[in-house]
Amino acid sequence: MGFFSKILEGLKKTKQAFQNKIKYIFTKNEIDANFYEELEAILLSSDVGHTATDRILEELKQQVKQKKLKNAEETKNVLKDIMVSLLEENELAPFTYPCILMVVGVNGVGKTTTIGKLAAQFTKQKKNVVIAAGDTFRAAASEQLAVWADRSKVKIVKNSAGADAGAVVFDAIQSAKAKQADVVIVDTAGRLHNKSNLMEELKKIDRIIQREYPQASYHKLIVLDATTGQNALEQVEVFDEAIGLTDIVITKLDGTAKGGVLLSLAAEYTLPVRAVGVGEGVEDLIPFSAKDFVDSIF
Ligand SMILES: Nc1nc2c(ncn2[C@@H]2O[C@H](COP(=O)(O)OP(=O)(O)OP(=O)(O)O)[C@@H](O)[C@H]2O)c(=O)[nH]1
Ligand SMILES: [Mg+2]
Repeated sequence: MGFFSKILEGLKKTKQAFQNKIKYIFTKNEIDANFYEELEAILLSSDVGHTATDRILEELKQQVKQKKLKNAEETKNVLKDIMVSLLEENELAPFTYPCILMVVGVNGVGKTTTIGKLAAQFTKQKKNVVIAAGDTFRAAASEQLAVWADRSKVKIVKNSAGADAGAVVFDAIQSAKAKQADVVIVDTAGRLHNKSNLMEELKKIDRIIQREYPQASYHKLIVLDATTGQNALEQVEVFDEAIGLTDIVITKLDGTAKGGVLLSLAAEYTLPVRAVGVGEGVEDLIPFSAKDFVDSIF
């Protein structure tokens, strides 16, 4: 299955909900105040959020004027283009090697699964990968990660008795340097953003990476569960403040109608979306394309 059919399938619920609401407004004859009010209500109820909704409406009004549009039907493609531009605003830096990826987020969002999928993608591109099992809190965490590592035949560096997450990351970096690995991926324990000792631990890992591996390009990915909708914004806020994020991964798009949250994130933050998760399988992480995303929900 190609990326487009995958995202189309993954966004089925978002599409159903969004299309049901929006399709009739394109059948209206006039583009009047009422049209804009209804569009606003639809966007807000689709998790697009206030900031993005305001921006989209403002831009649409401007373009309707400029292009002298008269029929609501004519606004559909303009609206789609505005959404694509908004989603493309935060440009994604391609991976350069060696690189190190630290993967963070609250509990259960899909960090470990995403790491497994990423490891498989890098391996497919013939990159040499080392995974650091930095989740030293949950007993089964490193076994879960080891299953993924095994599947892609990549090296995993685990906790030796009593070692903390920082020590595991330190060891993984030494190992990566010794074998000239291309990619290090660091798993971290899920943490609620209000637990300050856990946030301190993340800062410590961050310092170790910067100190021990300055030659690697460094990405800090926050994994967000799409089903949490607008709560994702607060998570970005807190993790960004602690460690300075670089990329977003949105998981579980397949299980929710809240895909609109991507527009909300794009308007609120300067962080690009690197990939989206559309299922539990190893193939179910796809590179984010703004155009495919927008084409999939209309
Ligand atoms: N449907 C769906 N399920 C997903 C996706 N990504 C992850 N999951 C599932 O979400 C659950 C939690 O995934 P994990 O990868 O363990 O999440 P985590 O963030 O590492 O969890 P903690 O380490 O406990 O914080 C698992 O059942 C995954 O299979 C996705 O894109 N779609
Ligand atoms: Mg995990």
